[in-house]
Amino acid sequence: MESNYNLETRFQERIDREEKIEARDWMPDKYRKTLIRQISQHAHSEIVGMLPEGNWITRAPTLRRKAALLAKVQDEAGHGLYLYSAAETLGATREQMIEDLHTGKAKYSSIFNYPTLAWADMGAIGWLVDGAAIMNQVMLTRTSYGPYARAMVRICKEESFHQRQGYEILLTLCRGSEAQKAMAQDAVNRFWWPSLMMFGPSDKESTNSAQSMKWKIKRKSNDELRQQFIDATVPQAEILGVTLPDPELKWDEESQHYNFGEIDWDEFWRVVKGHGPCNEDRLKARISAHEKGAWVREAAVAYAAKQKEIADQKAISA
Ligand code: BYC
Repeated sequence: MESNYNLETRFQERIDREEKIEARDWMPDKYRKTLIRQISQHAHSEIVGMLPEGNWITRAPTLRRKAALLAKVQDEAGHGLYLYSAAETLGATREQMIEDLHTGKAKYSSIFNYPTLAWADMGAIGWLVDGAAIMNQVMLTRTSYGPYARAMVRICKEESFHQRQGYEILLTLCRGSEAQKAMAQDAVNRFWWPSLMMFGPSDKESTNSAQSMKWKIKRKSNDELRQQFIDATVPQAEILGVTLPDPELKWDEESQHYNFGEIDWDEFWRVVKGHGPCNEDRLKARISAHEKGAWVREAAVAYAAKQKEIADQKAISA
């Protein structure tokens, strides 16, 4: 039998040759664990991410907006499903992943612990939150684990609709009345910094990055992606005519990037550790939805058993 050392060396060589790793391939335990951690947390983010927007479906200002928001939230459930399925290919069970979310053991994106106070927040979430998500997820379409990379391709296509949907909401508000402009500006003020936090801690504080970069699970660092997001977003804010709540935000000719102010990392860790404005509400809502949905799961299992019984009887009598 091949030694672990050899297996790991050959595994790294495959990664370096840009070969995709597939579910049945040998992989180091830590690679499997890192992927289960990241993919399941990503899935949880999609599912919890439905809550702040779901809050506005019944209050969307027009039928067109309602239909678009409903479709977006439904897409997020789909993203959760692809991602849970990708994590299952690594041996994680759905029950365990859900249990880890409900008990607070597994994380989900910090951004979804902020409240959605006004309709303009749907615009700010689409533009900034989906915009930040896309920046990170385009990189993940090239991640080294095949099932995750393939799930990300479809997710990214849908996310780009989401982002445009949000931008168009803000554009409409920014061309509207003074009150509408003020509502858009307030939403942008509240979502700007939390969106920058979505990329995770700074590279020097990022405990998982070095190994994840070596395994090409991640291909760009947290700070690189954050900078890329800021550079892409500032000109879009100018088109909208909104300001971004950072007095230090300034184009730097020399680096050809925007300089920006210090992120409040205390706030970030507070939210990640469960003490953000909505952490408690989000988990309560998830647990309640899971409990209320038990009959659907039971009915699906009973239906599958019945279908199998019919198929078995047909096979016997054939
Ligand atoms: N929030 O070593 P690091 C969406 C944790 S949803 C909470 O840099 P890593 C959408 C991190 O998990 C978008 N926790 O970690 C849905 C780690 O703790 P653990 C979600 C965070 O994994 C609905 C610790 O901090 N996207 O698209 O190398 C509506 C140290 O960090 C956060 C994904 O999940 C955070 N923001 O890098 C609209 C993408 N940041 O796990 C939109 C997939 C860090 O060691 N995930 N932590 O206990 C990733 O790409 C990476 O996991 C991250 C972090 C870049 C997020």
